[in-house]
Amino acid sequence: MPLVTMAEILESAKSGGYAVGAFNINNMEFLQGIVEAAVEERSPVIIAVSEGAMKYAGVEYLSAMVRVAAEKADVPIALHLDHGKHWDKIVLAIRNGFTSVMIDASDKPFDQNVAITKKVVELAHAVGVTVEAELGRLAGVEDIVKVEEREAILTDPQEAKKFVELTEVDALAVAVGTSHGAYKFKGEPKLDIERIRKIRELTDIPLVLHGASGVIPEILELAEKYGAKLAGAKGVPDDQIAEAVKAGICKINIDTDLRLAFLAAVRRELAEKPENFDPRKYLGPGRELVKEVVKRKMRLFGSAGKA
Ligand code: PGH
Ligand code: CA
Ligand code: ZN
Repeated sequence: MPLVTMAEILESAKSGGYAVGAFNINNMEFLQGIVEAAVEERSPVIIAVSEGAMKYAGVEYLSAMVRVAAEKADVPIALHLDHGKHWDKIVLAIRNGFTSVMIDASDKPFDQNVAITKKVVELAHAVGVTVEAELGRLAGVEDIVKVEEREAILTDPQEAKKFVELTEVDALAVAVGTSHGAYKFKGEPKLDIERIRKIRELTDIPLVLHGASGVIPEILELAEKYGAKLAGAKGVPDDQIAEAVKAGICKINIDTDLRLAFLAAVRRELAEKPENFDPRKYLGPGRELVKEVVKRKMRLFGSAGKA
């Protein structure tokens, strides 16, 4: 089917009490792994392309591939710009058929974040494109020692309410203790679930959890067995993700877990078959393990069976 908007996918998620994964891609293998998982799990899915991915692969290549994947699949798929920071990249994404964009002005003061987000909402809504914005800065809850510091970094529920009213944004990324990458927590992994609940009550729009990878222990072990150096890697445990979904998270961003899965499978293939030089024989297993991880996420988020 043709690409759908992210708003459409997230409205169903919000009313159904589940979350939909937004999975980052930079190439064909990740895209195919993700879409195959969505079709097999009967799950809606969001394909996320960052400004860095656009730079690496070219926005035309990526958007064309995602369009083809959606046409061939019989589950709802949205194409989303992840962490858009530049006006020209947001326009470029929309011109290339993205059905959703994120404007990330979360590093700016509140008023500037509102002004920048509003401008993007005006443009995107004029052409039926969904907008996600971000309020707060990502950091591990247990790693922030001082209470004042913690309040300054994590999303304030009252501010979120004001932000949503002023910007009319469709989805809001919140800071509740997660962070990007493979090294999320120095101490114990901990999300501020109560904060999610409060923001949900006050805003009533789909909330987004960034930096949500689990750094899955079996995958980490496999990558390390074949030589990866990832000491200290730590992610968000599955039970805390499930709690976050119950509290009101409707979209969950996953990049690191797919990178680790791909890496582990490719390393294994290269190590076990040193005589092989056919790229299909090591990229294919990478795609397969990406697919397995995505399927696992879809069941955890509750989106499996919802398409
Ligand atoms: C993410 C991905 N992308 O926008 O938030 O986070 O690094 O935890 O996969 P991870
Ligand atoms: Ca940000
Ligand atoms: Zn993110």
